[in-house]
Amino acid sequence: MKLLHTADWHLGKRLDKFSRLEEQKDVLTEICEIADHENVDAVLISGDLFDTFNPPTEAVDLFYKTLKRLSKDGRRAVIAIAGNHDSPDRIEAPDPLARECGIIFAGYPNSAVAPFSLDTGLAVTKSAEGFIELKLPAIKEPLRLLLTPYANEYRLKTYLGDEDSEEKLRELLSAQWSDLASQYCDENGVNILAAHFFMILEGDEVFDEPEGEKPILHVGGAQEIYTKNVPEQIQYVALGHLHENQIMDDQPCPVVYSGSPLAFSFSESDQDKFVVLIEAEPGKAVVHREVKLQKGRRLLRQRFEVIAEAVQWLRAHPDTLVELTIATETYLTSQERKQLLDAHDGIVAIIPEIKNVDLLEDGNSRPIDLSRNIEELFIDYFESKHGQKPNQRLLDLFKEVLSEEEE
Ligand SMILES: [Mn+2]
Repeated sequence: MKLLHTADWHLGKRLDKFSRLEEQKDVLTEICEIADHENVDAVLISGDLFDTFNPPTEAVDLFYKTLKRLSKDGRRAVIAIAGNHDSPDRIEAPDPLARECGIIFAGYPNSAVAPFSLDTGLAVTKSAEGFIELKLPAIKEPLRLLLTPYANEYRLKTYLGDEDSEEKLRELLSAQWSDLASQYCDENGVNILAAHFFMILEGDEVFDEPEGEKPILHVGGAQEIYTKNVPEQIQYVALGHLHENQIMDDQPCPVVYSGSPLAFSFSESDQDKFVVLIEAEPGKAVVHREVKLQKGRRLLRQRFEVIAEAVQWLRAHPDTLVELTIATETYLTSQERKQLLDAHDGIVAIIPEIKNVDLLEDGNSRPIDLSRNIEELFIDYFESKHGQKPNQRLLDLFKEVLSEEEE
């Protein structure tokens, strides 16, 4: 049995003023072509399907068209779970219609999919909260899937009651998985866990999540889950959430982030992007390999001290999106800025790094320290623009906008 694992499509996501929709179209077409070329039996999409709870129409359109194409009119199973960026209810809403095409949605960790069977031979033969067993048209053995869409304490509150510690969340997921695995997963079928959260080998360093993920993940205190919590019956863990393709552990089985199909923030600068192909048989270790994606613009971060060198480099790197840092004695002239912008159509930001602060007449101007929090940066920006600090009402409004962005 051959499976394709992808995640973190973030459809509708923009990078500053740049729409990424055309790139998303291109790369999803590429993923459909890989699925066809490799003749995969099922596709797993491990969450963050959309970038926001209310994605733009074009993003929704692209999502359903892609799933329809992947499903080959019910001859290939497509399973999509919600990530922290997705509205669980919105993801599950088209379920009855989607089932007709062999597309299965799970919004919550305790979602149950209604059993069905299609003329193509595709069927959901068993179902429980967080679990389905599938009969695939061309395959004799069943595919068992533990499905764990994004689980924070808020989305799990029906289970957790008042005890909402991180440890409790781990225990709960671990217990749910081991119950399901011992009930449904034996060596007569292929057993896979698809999930969206931060999973690490216990004791491993907690490294940075992609920009735009961290504040959301920790709303409600949801924390990392450990690979040791994966039941031994499971043969592969198909994860979503981290945007860089990586293997978190090889015990009890490969625990893999496929990564996003496009680089979405400059923290993913110069990353290659992949989907993962898995060949699985009952009772055996799976074989998995990464397939590099070609479509989409690379994100590049570059620093220059000389404008002419920056211009030359920009001309040599077309079809990319760029964050430039320019070291300069005092400030960038509008002519220098124009020179840079004329040389490239994908400049997302130009960050001046001012070397000689003393030469500046305006006392407010100093190098911008981007490691400070967004509120302090906003206050500074406002002050430099208007010569006074923003009042409390404006600050509250700013915070409100920020928190809306987060959930
Ligand atoms: Mn995520």
